[in-house]
Amino acid sequence: MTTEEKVSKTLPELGVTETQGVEALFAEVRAAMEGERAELISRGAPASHHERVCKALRDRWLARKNGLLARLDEHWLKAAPRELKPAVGKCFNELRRASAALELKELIRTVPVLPESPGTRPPDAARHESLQESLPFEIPGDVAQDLTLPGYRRPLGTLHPITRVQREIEDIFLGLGFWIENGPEIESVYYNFDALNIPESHPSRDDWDTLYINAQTVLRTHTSPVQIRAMEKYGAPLHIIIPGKCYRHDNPDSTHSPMFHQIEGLAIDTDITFADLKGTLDFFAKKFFGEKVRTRFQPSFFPFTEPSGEVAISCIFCGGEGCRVCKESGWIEVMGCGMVHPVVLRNGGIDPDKYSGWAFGLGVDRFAMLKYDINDIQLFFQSDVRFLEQF
Ligand code: FA5
Repeated sequence: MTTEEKVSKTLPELGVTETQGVEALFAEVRAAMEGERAELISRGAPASHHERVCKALRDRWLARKNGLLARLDEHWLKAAPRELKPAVGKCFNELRRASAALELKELIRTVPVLPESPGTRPPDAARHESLQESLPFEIPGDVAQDLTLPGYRRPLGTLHPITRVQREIEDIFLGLGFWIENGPEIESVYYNFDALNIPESHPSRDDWDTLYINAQTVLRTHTSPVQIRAMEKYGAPLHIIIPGKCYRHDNPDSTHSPMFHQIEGLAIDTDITFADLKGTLDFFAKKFFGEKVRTRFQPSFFPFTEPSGEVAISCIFCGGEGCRVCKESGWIEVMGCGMVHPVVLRNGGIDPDKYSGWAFGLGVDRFAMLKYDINDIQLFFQSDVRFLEQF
């Protein structure tokens, strides 16, 4: 006989005629009550159902109208034969005291809250069923089974414009047979400077330009150190691009950020010439900015390339006529490049008499600014949804 069935009958109906029987019966009910509470505490309840589950157990036992104790009061105590009344009254009081542990506040405090599994939010019929199966008492199904309630929507984000542009550039080079290589953002002075033929006296090594972690470790100032790491790892031939974050002691303004993104390109093979570099970068610029774009290569200097160049594209806003963005010049400088210096090849374990190579480095954030006509780099890093949701 279930507890419900027992509390619906009177003591004579249950065949209880003496004190001992009364005590045994109350002990049984108390064990059931404490067992249900202990069971719930051992299982816990998911956050979204927690209060409802606790309330269900509380109501089952303590509800004024139809709770088990109310029914017990009605059928056992009030209807008890005269001679059993004192014993039933005593047992009932003890049971009442013990039932304080089932008060809602107490249950909410003691029943562990289980985390929700991601993506599943009640109310939902299946979930209610599985929750119900795991409980020793019934939870009211009205709310849980209301399938007409709207579901919970999690708004989907979009790719950050920097990620978008980075992937677009990666795709172009992947199509040319390059692969993607990565390297650490916390880098040794050796890879960031020494191995790249950057002399001790070079201003970029200065505290004003470089963020040092200690004398031998920096936050990498460019993606070029991965050139050496890749040469050491794979040897030649090598055709890679290296996207990633870089850090410089630059004050934030509309075109500078202390953290920004670069993509490095590196091609090493036999008989690689400056013409390969020009052809590849011109093809890339046309793919990225549009077929009408022209490229211009001007001499420049980087310690790790010889000769070195600065690449400019014809202004994508005025078509080269001259405007505010290109400062009336018709050209916009977009990246540095050059033939890999023989010292750098040697530092990477590659024989410069056998192999030659070219490299370039571009700022992804600046490419994104050009692509989307954004005049302040800071907008990328302020997490302003009004800005980001436009992409
Ligand atoms: C370099 O960093 C070289 N390593 C590039 C290179 C690689 C040249 C291989 C030759 C061969 P530079 O310091 O010019 O070069 O930086 C490259 C690009 O990074 C710049 O054109 C710019 O777009 C971007 N950049 C540099 N500093 C910042 C900054 N503080 N905020 C945003 N973008 C920056």
